[in-house]
Amino acid sequence: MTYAPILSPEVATAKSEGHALVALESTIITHGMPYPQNLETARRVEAEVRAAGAVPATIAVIDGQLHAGLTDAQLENLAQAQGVSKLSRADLAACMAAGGTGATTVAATMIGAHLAGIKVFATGGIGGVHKGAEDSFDISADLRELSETPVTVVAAGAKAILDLPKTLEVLETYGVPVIAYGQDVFPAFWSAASDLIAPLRMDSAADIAAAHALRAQLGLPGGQLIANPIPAEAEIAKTEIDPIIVQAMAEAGAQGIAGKAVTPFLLQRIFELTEGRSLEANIALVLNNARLAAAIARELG
Ligand code: PSU
Ligand code: MN
Repeated sequence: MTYAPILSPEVATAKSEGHALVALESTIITHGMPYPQNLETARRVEAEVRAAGAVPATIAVIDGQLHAGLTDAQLENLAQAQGVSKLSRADLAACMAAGGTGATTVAATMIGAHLAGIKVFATGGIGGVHKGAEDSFDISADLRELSETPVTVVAAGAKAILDLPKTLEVLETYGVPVIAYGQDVFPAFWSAASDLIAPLRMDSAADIAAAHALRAQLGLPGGQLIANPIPAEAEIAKTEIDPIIVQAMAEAGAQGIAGKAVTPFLLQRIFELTEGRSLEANIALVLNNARLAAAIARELG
């Protein structure tokens, strides 16, 4: 029998009343931002989804159970907990079997959202093909998940810790629609623009929702990646962020950081090296993604 995630009271009510739902990931809380800004951001993102007329469902594993929707106390515990596992597709069942607690990446959040019947998910940035992947083979499981699990993921593109052209190539190979929202170019997380043209462009939540529904009707598995540019007032200049990314990547190399530790290490170092500047931008773009995801979820009905 298929596993049914534990729903928070708010999510259970929303589901029974047919309200729009937006899934949110938890790795951004445990491995993406420092405490207490991670908790504050998680609460603000949930509030933004509600203000936009949908109900937030943060996905996480707590004591061996997969949850869709956390109470404020559960959110607070997760934000402060030490040594929480980072769960992707490969780790999810093993963590649950051991009765563990873990935060879900984009890949595992898509799995949890789908099991809970949620079609739209908002986050900051997705994992992708890392720079130097031709040697390390480091390609996030997020990309394959997008090709398998029917959830539309709203992100602000991808960080320059990744090789963006290779990331787009892998997504194309997997048949994942990459849709820039409201512009032609693919956004690059801190910047609204990159020098890459996005494969697809859409200008309304209604079109994105229609494409999501049509993929299912056409029998195409998998979801969609919506690349929503960071609001102009929150952008960080490339000249400011690029040297910091280079430094963080050099440190990761020198310290022999590998596997699933790479992304959290780089995110942590970038936050430290920008002294909170990157965090402000990150919060602004996640809130912006939450608003668009809520609009898409409402269109999906
Ligand atoms: N990129 C970001 N912020 C994040 C992540 C990636 O800009 O918080 C997190 C997400 O949870 C994503 C995961 O799913 O890192 C990817 O990890 P990996 O590269 O190990 O697959
Ligand atoms: Mn990886």
